[in-house]
Amino acid sequence: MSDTIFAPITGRGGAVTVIRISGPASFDILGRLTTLPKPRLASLRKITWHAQLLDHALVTIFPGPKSFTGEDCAELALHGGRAVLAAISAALTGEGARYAEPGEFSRRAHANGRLDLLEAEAMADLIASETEAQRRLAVEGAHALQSATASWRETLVQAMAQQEALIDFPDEDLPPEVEAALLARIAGLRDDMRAALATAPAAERLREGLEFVILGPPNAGKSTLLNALAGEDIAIVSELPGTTRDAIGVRLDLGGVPVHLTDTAGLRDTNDAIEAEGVRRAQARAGKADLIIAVAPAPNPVFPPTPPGIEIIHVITKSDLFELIPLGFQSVSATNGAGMAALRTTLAAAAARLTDTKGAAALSRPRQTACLRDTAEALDRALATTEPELRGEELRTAAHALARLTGRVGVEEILDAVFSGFCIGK
Ligand SMILES: Nc1nc2c(ncn2[C@@H]2O[C@H](COP(=O)(O)OP(=O)(O)OP(=O)(O)O)[C@@H](O)[C@H]2O)c(=O)[nH]1
Ligand SMILES: [Mg+2]
Repeated sequence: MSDTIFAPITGRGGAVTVIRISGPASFDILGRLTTLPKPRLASLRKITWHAQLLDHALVTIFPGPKSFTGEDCAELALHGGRAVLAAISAALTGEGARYAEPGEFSRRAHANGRLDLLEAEAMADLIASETEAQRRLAVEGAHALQSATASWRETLVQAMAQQEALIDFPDEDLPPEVEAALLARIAGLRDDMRAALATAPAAERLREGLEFVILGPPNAGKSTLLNALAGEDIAIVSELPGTTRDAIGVRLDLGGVPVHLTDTAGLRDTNDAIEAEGVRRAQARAGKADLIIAVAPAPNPVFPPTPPGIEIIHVITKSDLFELIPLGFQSVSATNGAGMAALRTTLAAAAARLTDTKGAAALSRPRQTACLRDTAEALDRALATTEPELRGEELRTAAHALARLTGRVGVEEILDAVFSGFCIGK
C-alpha cells in the first residue's frame, strides 16, 4: 500500500498553481473537498473544507493506470497565492495525504512502468533547460537515444538467440557462416555503440554548460572584455594592474549553447599573497576549462602560457592602440567596439563545435555513458573469445548493462523474449 502524496507541480509566483495528487486514496481525499468531475474532463469546482470555501479550482482526475504516475491522480489548478497553496495543503494533509518527496511522482511513474530512466532523465533535462540547444538535446537527442537503445536491445536479443542455437547444436550440424554472421552482428552492434560513446562528451558538455576562461597578463582588458561579452557591468575595471583577484563568472547564451564565462586575475609573479592566490586560481580554472580565451594587449601583445590539451582562442585586446593590426589575429577594442561581433561569432562557433553531438544518440549523463561503455566492453570480450559458452555469458553481461540504461527491461525479460520469440528446439 502506498501513501497518497501531493505537491505543487508549477513554479512559484504565477497566477495559477497546479497541485498534483497521486495514490490510492486520491479520489477519496479529493472527494471530501469537492465533487469529483468525470475522468480527464477539466471542470471548475469549489474546494471547501470544514465548511470553508478555500478556492475555485479547475479540477481534473486521471484514474490509474492511464495517468502520469500510473496511480489514481488528480490535478487542481488553483489561484497562485501562497495562502491558497497553504490552505489546500492543510486540507489535503488533514484528510490523510502527505507532501511528496522530490522526484517522488516520477519515481512512482517509473515503478509503474510509465516512465523509464531515460525518459525520466530527459524530462528533468527539459525542465532545467536554459537555452535552445539544451531544449533540443532534451527532446531530440534524448529521443534518438531512446530509439537507439531499443534497436540495440533488439539486435542483442537476436544475437543471444543465435548464440544459444550455436551452443545447443553440435558444431558439425551448422555451417560456419552461422557463427561468422553472429560475430559480424555483434561487431556491428559494438561499433554503433562506440560511435554513440564518441559523442558523449559533447552531449555532457551541452547538458552542463561549457566553461570558458579569460586568461592573460594584468591590465590586458580581461575584465573589460567579460563586461562587454556579458553586456553588463559585472567585474571591476581599473587602470591599476592586479585589479581582479577572484575568478568572476557570468552565464552567457552563445548561439543557444549555455556558456559559463570566467574572468581571472592577471598572470604575473607577485609578492602580494592575495594576488598570488588569485593567479593560482586563474591557472586552476584554466586547467579545467573547455576553452581558454588567451588575451594580450596591444601594442606589444605577449600571450600567456596555457595548459596543454585545451582549446584556445587568441585575442589581442586594446586594438585601438595599434597603428597597424597584425594579420591573422583576432583583435578587439573595448574603446571603439571593433572586433567584438567577430569575436562573438568565433566563440559561438567554438561553443557549437564543442557541443556537437552530430545527430547521434545523445548520452548526456555519466550514468548513461557508463552503462553503454560496460555494454560495449562486454561485447568486446564476447568477440575476443572462441568459447561459445563464454560468449553467451558475455552477451548476457552486455544485456544486463544495457538494461541498466533504461532501468526497465530486466535481463530475465530479455531472455523471455529470446525463448518465446525464437524457436530453438528446446
Ligand atoms: N585603449 C583601451 N583601453 C582599454 C581597453 N580595454 C580595457 N582598457 C583599459 O585597460 C585598463 C585595464 O582594464 P581591465 O579590464 O581592468 O584589465 P584586466 O585585464 O582585467 O586587469 P587585471 O584585473 O588587473 O588583470 C583599464 O583602464 C581599461 O579602461 C581597450 O580596448 N582599449
Ligand atoms: Mg580584471
